Amino acid sequence: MRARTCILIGAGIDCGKRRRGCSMGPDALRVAGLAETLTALGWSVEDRGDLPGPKAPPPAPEGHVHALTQTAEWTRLLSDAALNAMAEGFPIFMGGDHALSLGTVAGVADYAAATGRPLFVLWLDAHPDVHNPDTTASGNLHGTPIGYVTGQPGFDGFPPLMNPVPPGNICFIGLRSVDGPERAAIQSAGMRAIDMRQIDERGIAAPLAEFIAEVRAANGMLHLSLDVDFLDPAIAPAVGTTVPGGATFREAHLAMEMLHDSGLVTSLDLVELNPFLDDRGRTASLMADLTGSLFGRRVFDRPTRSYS
Ligand code: NNH
Ligand code: MN
Ligand code: MN
Ligand code: MN
Repeated sequence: MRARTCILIGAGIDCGKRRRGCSMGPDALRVAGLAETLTALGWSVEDRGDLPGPKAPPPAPEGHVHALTQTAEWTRLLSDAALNAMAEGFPIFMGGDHALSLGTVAGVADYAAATGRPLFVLWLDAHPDVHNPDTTASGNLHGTPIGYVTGQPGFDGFPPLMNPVPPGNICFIGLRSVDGPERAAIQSAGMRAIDMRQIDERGIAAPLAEFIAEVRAANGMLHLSLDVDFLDPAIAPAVGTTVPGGATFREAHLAMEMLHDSGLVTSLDLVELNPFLDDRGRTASLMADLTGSLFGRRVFDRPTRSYS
């Protein structure tokens, strides 16, 4: 890991879909002890509180795409916050729904471009979120961040994208709900997509190690975006879009442990946590614990594996 300071930034963005509740995500992660977990691992933690979000926009007629103006404004705020925080430490963006990542990834990409290193993105999610406003059937913009940051058209009204992430630098792991236009986009753009069948057949370590090796070979920076629905709903019920057949407790922790050992991750999104749907805080606690594994919690020390 790059720095010993992590910067917690709360962003209760809740307009990326219709079902509300992700606005409470940042506080649930705080109550689950996220900062204390990181402090105990030797990190210094700066909790910057919550971004205020855009002022209530003039009520727009509800079109096909839900809350476009508000999401575009969040994208502006979050990309600025991400660019600034990258210069100061390891930012952890506490969502909020996955529309958060339109801004965070765009801002992190601007930072990476300024340093001259390529940016890679690891997307742990049941869904690839590679729609654009023209292809989305639901009209929910939390299904579009990868479309935006790879420079797909259709994002009128959003901040112009300065540094698109090359599609070949994107890796999805955990996919099990992919829409038709998304499948077409992934295949034509050559994004790396590890679905649950591959995890069943090969385990999670082998494909993740291949991706880590590629990031290392390119001297890349790695942004990790962790959607709660990557996890199996039996262990992580607090999400609006549960999809059965997700990552197990150990698959998820192993991924975090390997990513820690890689030393390549430089920023993190924790998204889609809806505390209104949680069961006595267990999903919030699991997200905080997984972050602990990403930041170095382990059972025993062992020779560092670099996965290259
Ligand atoms: N693909 C669907 C859509 O565009 C679902 C997206 N929902 C998510 N993504 N939770 O992670 O609406
Ligand atoms: Mn998502
Ligand atoms: Mn998802
Ligand atoms: Mn869709």
